[in-house]
Amino acid sequence: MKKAARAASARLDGVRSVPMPPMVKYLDQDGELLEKQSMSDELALEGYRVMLRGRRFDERCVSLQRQGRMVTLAPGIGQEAATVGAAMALDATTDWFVPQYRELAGQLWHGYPLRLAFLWHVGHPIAFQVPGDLNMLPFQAAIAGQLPQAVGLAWGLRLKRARGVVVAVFGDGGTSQGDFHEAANLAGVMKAPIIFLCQNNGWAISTTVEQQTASETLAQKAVAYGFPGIQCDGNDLFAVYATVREAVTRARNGEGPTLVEAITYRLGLHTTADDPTRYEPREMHDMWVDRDPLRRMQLHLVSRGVIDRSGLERMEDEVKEELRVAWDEAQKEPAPDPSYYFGHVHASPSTRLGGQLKRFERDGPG
Ligand SMILES: Cc1ncc(C[n+]2csc(CCOP(=O)(O)OP(=O)(O)O)c2C)c(N)n1
Repeated sequence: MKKAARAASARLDGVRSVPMPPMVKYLDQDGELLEKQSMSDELALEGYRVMLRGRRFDERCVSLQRQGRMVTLAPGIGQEAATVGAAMALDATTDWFVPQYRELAGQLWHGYPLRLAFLWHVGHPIAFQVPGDLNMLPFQAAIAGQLPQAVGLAWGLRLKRARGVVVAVFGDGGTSQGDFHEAANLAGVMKAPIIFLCQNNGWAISTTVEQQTASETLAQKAVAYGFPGIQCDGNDLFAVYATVREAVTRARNGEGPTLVEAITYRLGLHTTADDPTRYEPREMHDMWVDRDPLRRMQLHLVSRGVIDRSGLERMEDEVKEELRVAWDEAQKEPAPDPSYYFGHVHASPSTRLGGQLKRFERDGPG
């Protein structure tokens, strides 16, 4: 090969591999610490409790959906450490949590009430509004649609010289959306205090990450926008917490955004309308069951003597009772006026929507 051609080919080879910091990881699969971490045992136990609450909530909702008592939902089963770890790194009084739709466990840590979570999943409009004292945006079904808004929010905080930062959560599939790239570009230019938390759960419905992008990692996409990207073990509460905490410190110090790629796995359904057995290799699922973030944390807490078997059983009972109470309260909520669903779509209703409302008023929901 000629010298110039060799140089060009070396340059092109270089493009393939972006130098990245090593993946952050503290806990091994059996709950053993690989290195010292900074979270206290008490906080770790609270983190575990909220992860458990999220897990049991999702299981309960899938069961209610199967009974026809809930609409479609996207469970976060298997991804609890990624969202709770990130939320734990925030100060809920000043910082914002911006979800997609699979982040309930993290939202619970940030203060979202279980009762409203249930009401959301039955489609009650009272849950469409985030309570005024909560620094949170509502669920977002349009993939990555929340990211430009989250950057606007973060940029606004910076302009106001407020202390707050924003964590915006999305999936691996979200990185293929224009909204992700526009948001990342603007955040980099404006040094917006935002942490892009990409939950790489291996799948965008049935599309694998390898089918989604030719990038070696999703974290490296940050490099193009002029800010750091880093991978962490998304099934390790300590790793997510430490990584996001560092990114929060950077953001608060005016150093701008960070992209955190939390490597995790969706152990449940994409949504209740999905059947993963049609595309997911069984062995892959089983391999990730062994990496379950709850199991790992439980093993760790028990081996450190933070909690014992009977304490874990008590916690299960308490969580079960909290869910029962919240579901009961949710069911007591008076049924909404159906016209509400029509009133908030357009400033003035389109002819089609107006016709639907008239039909609805005449014939009822059937
Ligand atoms: C803008 C947009 N395009 C397509 C869809 C349909 N859709 C719903 S979920 C999904 C996959 C999303 O995958 P990912 O971003 O990895 O998040 P995950 O569901 O795995 O948490 C798609 C394509 C959508 N909701 N919004």
